Amino acid sequence: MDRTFYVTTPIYYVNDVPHIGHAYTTIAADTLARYKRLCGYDCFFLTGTDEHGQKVEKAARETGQAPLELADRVVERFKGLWDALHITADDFIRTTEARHREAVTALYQRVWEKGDIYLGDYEDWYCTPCETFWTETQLAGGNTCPDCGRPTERLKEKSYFFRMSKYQDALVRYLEEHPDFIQPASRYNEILSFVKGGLRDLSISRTTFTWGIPVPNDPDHVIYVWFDALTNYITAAGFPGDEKRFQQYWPADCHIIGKDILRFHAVYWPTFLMSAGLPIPRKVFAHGWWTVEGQKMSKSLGNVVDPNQLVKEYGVDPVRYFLLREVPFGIDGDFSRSAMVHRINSDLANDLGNLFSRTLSMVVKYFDGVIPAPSNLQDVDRRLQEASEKVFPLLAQQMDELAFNKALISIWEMVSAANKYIDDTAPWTLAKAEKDRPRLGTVLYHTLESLRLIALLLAAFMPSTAEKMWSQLGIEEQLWEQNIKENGTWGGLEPGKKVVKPIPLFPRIEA
Ligand code: ME8
Repeated sequence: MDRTFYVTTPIYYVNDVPHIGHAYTTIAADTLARYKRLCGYDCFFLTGTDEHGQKVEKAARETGQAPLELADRVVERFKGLWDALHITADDFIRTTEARHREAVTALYQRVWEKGDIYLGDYEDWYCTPCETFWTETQLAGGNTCPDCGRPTERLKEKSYFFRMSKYQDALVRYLEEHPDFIQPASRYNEILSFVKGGLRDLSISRTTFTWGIPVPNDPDHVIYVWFDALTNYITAAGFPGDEKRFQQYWPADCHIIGKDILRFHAVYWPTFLMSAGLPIPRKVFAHGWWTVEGQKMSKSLGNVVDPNQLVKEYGVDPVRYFLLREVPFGIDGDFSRSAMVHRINSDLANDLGNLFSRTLSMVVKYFDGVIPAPSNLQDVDRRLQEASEKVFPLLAQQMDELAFNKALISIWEMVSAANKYIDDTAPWTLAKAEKDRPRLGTVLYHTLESLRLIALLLAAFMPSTAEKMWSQLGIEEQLWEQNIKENGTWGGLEPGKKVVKPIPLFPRIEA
């Protein structure tokens, strides 16, 4: 294993409890990480929590806790949800950890030594909930925040500034030379024109609160929460102490984020790194936002969906499947229970679940569970084989583009092909005559082998379903030790081994 792949989620604020938006990003990153591992990469998958800043300080105060106490509690909620969703993060970073404080301080120091930080006066319109200063022209009507719509206030403070303006040309050049850096393409264009419109220096310290990492040599200031938060990606890669590890994993291959925080990742972050002389991540992918039953998800509306509840009701894999299948990654989507139930019943229970159980039942019934050997192939058999082999390179390309929904559609084309194959070959009829027994064996072998390949393709998306399929197919090798390239070719299933009586993969849900 020499090729590495480093994928991240945002680190989530601990002033809020996890909801389907957080689950979405993390499931997407987990699916990509699992897929890359199955392709033989040495994958490093990072998630974590963003624990400093005014928002967290305020939320803690309101509930009569110390900020760290609040963080300790909420972190458990995130970790618990990641377990429930079968997330395989290799590291969970908390910005209150010593390793992170060290990294932020070191990054700040480097930028300072470059001459890119100066002390100035900052005055502008400030949105406290978003912790963002806005210029007059950026404000929405009635001096409200253009992001969240809440009132802003005029605020002046001494602040350290990062000379972001100095990096405008370099960033434009970088973007033009790396048209794949920001995805989807529409977001790339948005950021490019924003940068061309002019970069202002960025205030990177605060004196109005204390919950943060102190500015080196001026402890009256704490480092701005976004400078602190973005640094997490290099902290976990070993910056500044572990040079070997840092060389190995940095730059990150993919930062997966929501569209709400693209500017921080695609403008601030690369300019900090340029100043510090560190490589820039290879890709930032901004996905869309979920509404719930047609409405914006909000605490005040009381419509925030708890993913734990969904897992309890529908099971973990159906939740993972729905979120990645329902909406193209990069586009906004709507979560509704009826859509979810529909997907489970039609795609999962009908198409895949039935295919699996009827195939295994026939093998148990006609061959005592022993996998029959194929012989005398016909065109219909070869077509099924070709259909399955075609999916692997297609999926590789779709996963490179983070086109999760297309990838699932491709897998389902294979599921349909296998269903059609059974209908066309009608094994239940072949079972009636002893002379057709070799043909019956060939047909069932072909269906079983496509199910093996489907399980391999599905593993990254629906890990426990794939594991169940794998073990019921009687395969002894570990699923997670498979290599999609090597084991994803036709004919891997061994005749003579035994399958087991099927246990339904997905119970149908009554609407
Ligand atoms: O922004 N639909 O943390 P955060 C889809 N700490 N995704 C959603 C969503 C929705 N309705 N709501 C939230 C922060 N998300 C910073 C990040 S990174 C260095 C610092 C997801 O807790 C989406 O991934 O507000 C979004 O980017 C993230 O949650 C914001 O999480």
